[in-house]
Amino acid sequence: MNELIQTRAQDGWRTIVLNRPERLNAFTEPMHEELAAGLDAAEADPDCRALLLTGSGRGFCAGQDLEEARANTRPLGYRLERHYNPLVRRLRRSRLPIVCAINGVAAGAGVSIALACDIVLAARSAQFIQAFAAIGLVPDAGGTFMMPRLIGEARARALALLGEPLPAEQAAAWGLIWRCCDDDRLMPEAEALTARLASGPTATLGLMKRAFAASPHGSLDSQLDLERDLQAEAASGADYAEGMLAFQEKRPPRFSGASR
Ligand code: T3D
Repeated sequence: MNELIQTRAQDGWRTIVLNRPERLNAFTEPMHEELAAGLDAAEADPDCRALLLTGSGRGFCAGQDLEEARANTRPLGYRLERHYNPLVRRLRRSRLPIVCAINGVAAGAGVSIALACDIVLAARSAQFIQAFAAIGLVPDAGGTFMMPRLIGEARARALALLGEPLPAEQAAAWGLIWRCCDDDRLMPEAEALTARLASGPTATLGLMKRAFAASPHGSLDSQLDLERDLQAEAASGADYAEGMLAFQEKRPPRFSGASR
């Protein structure tokens, strides 16, 4: 079977691979549905404590499949409402830490999906392209929210209006992504990072995601209140007790990832 999304289960974590390499992993509706099912399965698996998202072939994701878009009779906002927006929301709200390994070009909504993940690593040869202007569209799937917050409005505006490719090294230097590495080191490094996160205090990492998600909307006061509440929740979990004990005993912690 030619799967549009491939899922591999590792020890405590899963890799999800966008798999339409002949179209640079551009999204179609069936691919969105397979990805949603893969994410559902990972979220529901209590043994899964981290995710790694990447693409097959020479691209990460070229955004929306333009052939499907051209052939489609639905209003343009339909796929955003039905697929992209829920995908971005769920990546952001997932209980799991999500690493994104950008193995090649990311364009259009492919960039937004990557930026919705928690930690983005890119191969040195990869590029990020706000491809929208070239086809007469505006950035979507959260691009106009995430880009200015990560790299500042001046850079975000120029990238969107001009549609110029941003090389991975520059993306890392600007703070769009965590870092870039040599192409042949991308998957080993991304896998090691995901495995490391999978042995972390999973429920607490989920609480951290909640704090960061709230940050752009709140004031210092509201964020201080939220941190207080999340900290109380974290401290009621077994991983806090284990972390404190491990510190006392001068050994690495053995986190269960559970919330209680
Ligand atoms: O619902 C809605 O429609 C709204 C949602 C919008 C969300 C969006 O993401 S809009 C933006 C859509 N994406 C793009 O506009 C990017 C289009 N692609 C490109 O500009 C270039 O392909 C790249 C800059 C990404 C890479 O260039 P290059 O030279 O490395 O590769 P290529 O030769 O252009 O592409 C390789 C193949 O993939 C090629 O097919 P071929 O000629 O070998 O048969 C190309 O047509 C295909 N491909 C690339 N991107 C897409 C695509 N096919 C369909 N849709 C694509 N997005």
